[in-house]
Amino acid sequence: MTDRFTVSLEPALAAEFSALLARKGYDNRSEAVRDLIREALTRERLERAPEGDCVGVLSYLYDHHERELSKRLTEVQHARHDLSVTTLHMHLDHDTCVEAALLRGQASEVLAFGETVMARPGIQHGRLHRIPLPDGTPGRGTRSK
Ligand code: NI
Repeated sequence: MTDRFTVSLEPALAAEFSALLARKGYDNRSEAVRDLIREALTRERLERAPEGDCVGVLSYLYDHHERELSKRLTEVQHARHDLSVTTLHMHLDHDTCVEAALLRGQASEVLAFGETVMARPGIQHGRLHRIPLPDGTPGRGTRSK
């Protein structure tokens, strides 16, 4: 069952919205509006319930010649092995590594971990994307620590 509603927009806002959808490759407005609503709900939920469970994708780039950085990163990750599901490592070129860490746990802890990694000197383009898990989704405590 789908809930339908009508949205009224001023012409200028409607034109801007249409241009945005075209740039982003949306075929229809409904899908774009659904994505905007999901994004707003996700943001609000992470703010309102930071103790809830989430999955997180932490990505960053670094120079593996940077003194001690690889070792320190490994230590930081082992210290929170309970949050870590897996880490993907790509040797981008002779100097640069790209890593993507898949995390799962309490949203506030995933955020704190991501910030610790991204704040390390030498870590570049760090970004953390968190997706809150619906209530009842197996989360913490279902994986061995
Ligand atoms: Ni590498």
